Amino acid sequence: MVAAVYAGALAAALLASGSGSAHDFSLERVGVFAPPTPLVKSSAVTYDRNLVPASSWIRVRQHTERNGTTTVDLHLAGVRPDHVFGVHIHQKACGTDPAAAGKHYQNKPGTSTHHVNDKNEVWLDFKSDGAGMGHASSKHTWAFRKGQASSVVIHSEPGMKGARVACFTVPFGGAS
Ligand SMILES: [Cu+2]
Repeated sequence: MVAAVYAGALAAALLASGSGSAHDFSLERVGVFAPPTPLVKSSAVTYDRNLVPASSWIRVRQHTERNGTTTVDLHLAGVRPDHVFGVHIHQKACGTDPAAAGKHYQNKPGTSTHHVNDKNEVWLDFKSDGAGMGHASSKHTWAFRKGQASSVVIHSEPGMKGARVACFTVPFGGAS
Protein backbone atom coordinates (compact mmCIF):
# COMPACT_ATOMS: atom_id res chain seq x y z
CA MET A 1 0.00 0.00 0.00
CA VAL A 2 2.70 2.43 1.02
CA ALA A 3 4.79 1.39 -1.98
CA ALA A 4 1.81 1.90 -4.29
CA VAL A 5 1.19 5.41 -2.96
CA TYR A 6 4.87 6.23 -3.34
CA ALA A 7 4.92 4.87 -6.90
CA GLY A 8 1.81 6.87 -7.71
CA ALA A 9 3.33 10.08 -6.37
CA LEU A 10 6.51 9.46 -8.32
CA ALA A 11 4.55 8.87 -11.52
CA ALA A 12 2.56 12.07 -10.95
CA ALA A 13 5.76 14.02 -10.38
CA LEU A 14 7.30 12.66 -13.57
CA LEU A 15 4.13 13.41 -15.50
CA ALA A 16 4.04 17.00 -14.18
CA SER A 17 7.64 17.72 -15.14
CA GLY A 18 7.21 15.97 -18.49
CA SER A 19 4.08 17.82 -19.54
CA GLY A 20 5.56 21.07 -18.22
CA SER A 21 8.49 20.95 -20.56
CA ALA A 22 6.31 19.75 -23.44
CA HIS A 23 4.03 22.78 -23.25
CA ASP A 24 6.49 25.52 -22.39
CA PHE A 25 7.74 27.56 -25.31
CA SER A 26 11.19 29.11 -25.50
CA LEU A 27 12.81 31.03 -28.29
CA GLU A 28 16.06 32.95 -28.73
CA ARG A 29 17.06 34.98 -31.76
CA VAL A 30 20.27 36.94 -32.28
CA GLY A 31 20.82 39.43 -35.08
CA VAL A 32 23.37 41.89 -36.41
CA PHE A 33 21.88 45.05 -37.87
CA ALA A 34 22.45 45.96 -41.49
CA PRO A 35 20.87 48.58 -43.76
CA PRO A 36 18.00 47.24 -45.84
CA THR A 37 18.93 46.06 -49.29
CA PRO A 38 16.66 44.56 -51.91
CA LEU A 39 19.09 41.71 -52.57
CA VAL A 40 20.15 40.37 -49.18
CA LYS A 41 17.34 39.84 -46.70
CA SER A 42 18.53 40.34 -43.12
CA SER A 43 16.39 39.62 -40.06
CA ALA A 44 17.85 42.76 -38.39
CA VAL A 45 17.43 45.99 -40.35
CA THR A 46 18.52 49.50 -39.39
CA TYR A 47 16.79 52.52 -40.89
CA ASP A 48 18.84 55.07 -38.92
CA ARG A 49 22.54 54.30 -38.66
CA ASN A 50 23.05 57.28 -36.36
CA LEU A 51 21.01 55.60 -33.60
CA VAL A 52 21.42 51.93 -34.59
CA PRO A 53 24.72 51.57 -36.49
CA ALA A 54 25.35 48.73 -38.88
CA SER A 55 26.94 45.81 -37.00
CA SER A 56 25.20 46.69 -33.73
CA TRP A 57 23.73 43.60 -32.13
CA ILE A 58 20.40 42.41 -30.74
CA ARG A 59 19.24 39.37 -28.80
CA VAL A 60 15.62 38.55 -28.01
CA ARG A 61 14.40 35.75 -25.76
CA GLN A 62 10.82 34.66 -25.27
CA HIS A 63 9.60 32.20 -22.68
CA THR A 64 5.96 31.21 -22.33
CA GLU A 65 4.89 29.01 -19.46
CA ARG A 66 2.10 26.45 -19.54
CA ASN A 67 -0.28 28.91 -17.90
CA GLY A 68 0.39 31.47 -20.66
CA THR A 69 2.68 33.76 -18.65
CA THR A 70 5.09 35.21 -21.19
CA THR A 71 8.39 36.94 -20.60
CA VAL A 72 10.40 38.71 -23.29
CA ASP A 73 13.98 39.82 -22.75
CA LEU A 74 15.80 42.27 -24.99
CA HIS A 75 19.52 43.00 -25.15
CA LEU A 76 21.29 45.37 -27.51
CA ALA A 77 24.92 46.33 -27.97
CA GLY A 78 26.54 48.94 -30.17
CA VAL A 79 23.64 51.39 -30.35
CA ARG A 80 23.91 55.14 -29.69
CA PRO A 81 25.06 55.65 -26.09
CA ASP A 82 22.89 57.40 -23.47
CA HIS A 83 19.82 57.45 -25.66
CA VAL A 84 16.23 56.55 -24.67
CA PHE A 85 14.67 54.23 -27.23
CA GLY A 86 11.07 53.11 -27.54
CA VAL A 87 10.57 49.45 -28.42
CA HIS A 88 7.43 47.45 -29.16
CA ILE A 89 6.55 44.04 -30.52
CA HIS A 90 4.82 44.50 -33.86
CA GLN A 91 2.56 42.20 -35.88
CA LYS A 92 4.51 41.66 -39.09
CA ALA A 93 8.05 40.89 -40.19
CA CYS A 94 10.52 43.67 -40.98
CA GLY A 95 11.04 44.89 -44.52
CA THR A 96 12.93 47.42 -46.58
CA ASP A 97 10.18 49.90 -45.69
CA PRO A 98 9.94 50.62 -41.93
CA ALA A 99 6.15 50.46 -42.23
CA ALA A 100 6.34 46.78 -43.21
CA ALA A 101 6.24 45.67 -39.57
CA GLY A 102 2.66 46.85 -39.30
CA LYS A 103 0.93 47.75 -36.04
CA HIS A 104 1.68 46.85 -32.45
CA TYR A 105 0.79 43.37 -31.32
CA GLN A 106 -2.14 43.61 -28.89
CA ASN A 107 -3.64 40.98 -26.61
CA LYS A 108 -7.09 42.54 -26.97
CA PRO A 109 -7.24 44.52 -30.22
CA GLY A 110 -8.40 48.14 -29.92
CA THR A 111 -7.38 51.77 -30.16
CA SER A 112 -8.45 53.23 -26.81
CA THR A 113 -6.13 53.93 -23.91
CA HIS A 114 -7.38 50.60 -22.47
CA HIS A 115 -5.73 48.88 -25.42
CA VAL A 116 -2.69 51.04 -26.16
CA ASN A 117 -0.57 50.47 -23.08
CA ASP A 118 2.20 48.22 -21.84
CA LYS A 119 -0.24 45.75 -20.26
CA ASN A 120 -2.07 44.97 -23.51
CA GLU A 121 0.98 45.41 -25.75
CA VAL A 122 4.64 44.53 -25.29
CA TRP A 123 6.81 47.57 -24.70
CA LEU A 124 10.53 47.18 -24.19
CA ASP A 125 11.69 50.79 -23.95
CA PHE A 126 15.24 51.19 -22.67
CA LYS A 127 18.01 53.73 -22.16
CA SER A 128 21.37 52.71 -23.53
CA ASP A 129 24.35 53.06 -21.24
CA GLY A 130 27.54 54.99 -22.00
CA ALA A 131 28.91 52.04 -23.95
CA GLY A 132 25.83 51.65 -26.15
CA MET A 133 24.43 48.61 -24.36
CA GLY A 134 20.77 48.32 -23.48
CA HIS A 135 18.40 45.90 -21.81
CA ALA A 136 14.67 45.60 -21.15
CA SER A 137 12.26 42.86 -20.19
CA SER A 138 8.51 42.43 -20.03
CA LYS A 139 6.13 40.00 -18.37
CA HIS A 140 2.49 39.40 -19.25
CA THR A 141 -0.13 36.90 -18.12
CA TRP A 142 -1.09 36.14 -21.72
CA ALA A 143 0.60 34.35 -24.63
CA PHE A 144 0.94 35.47 -28.25
CA ARG A 145 -1.42 34.22 -30.92
CA LYS A 146 0.79 32.13 -33.17
CA GLY A 147 1.99 33.96 -36.27
CA GLN A 148 0.62 37.34 -35.18
CA ALA A 149 3.66 38.73 -33.32
CA SER A 150 6.56 38.84 -35.74
CA SER A 151 9.01 41.63 -35.01
CA VAL A 152 10.69 43.93 -32.50
CA VAL A 153 10.62 47.54 -33.70
CA ILE A 154 13.02 50.08 -32.20
CA HIS A 155 11.87 53.70 -32.21
CA SER A 156 13.82 56.94 -31.89
CA GLU A 157 12.05 57.86 -28.64
CA PRO A 158 9.79 56.21 -26.06
CA GLY A 159 6.02 56.37 -26.27
CA MET A 160 4.06 56.39 -29.51
CA LYS A 161 5.68 59.24 -31.48
CA GLY A 162 9.14 58.00 -32.31
CA ALA A 163 10.24 57.16 -35.83
CA ARG A 164 11.07 53.54 -36.60
CA VAL A 165 14.88 53.36 -36.54
CA ALA A 166 15.43 49.59 -36.64
CA CYS A 167 13.54 46.31 -36.84
CA PHE A 168 14.29 42.71 -35.94
CA THR A 169 12.16 39.87 -37.28
CA VAL A 170 11.33 37.36 -34.53
CA PRO A 171 8.72 34.60 -35.00
CA PHE A 172 7.25 34.80 -31.49
CA GLY A 173 5.61 31.57 -30.46
CA GLY A 174 2.01 31.07 -29.53
CA ALA A 175 0.28 29.37 -26.65
CA SER A 176 0.35 25.59 -26.75
CU1 LIG B 1 6.42 50.31 -32.28
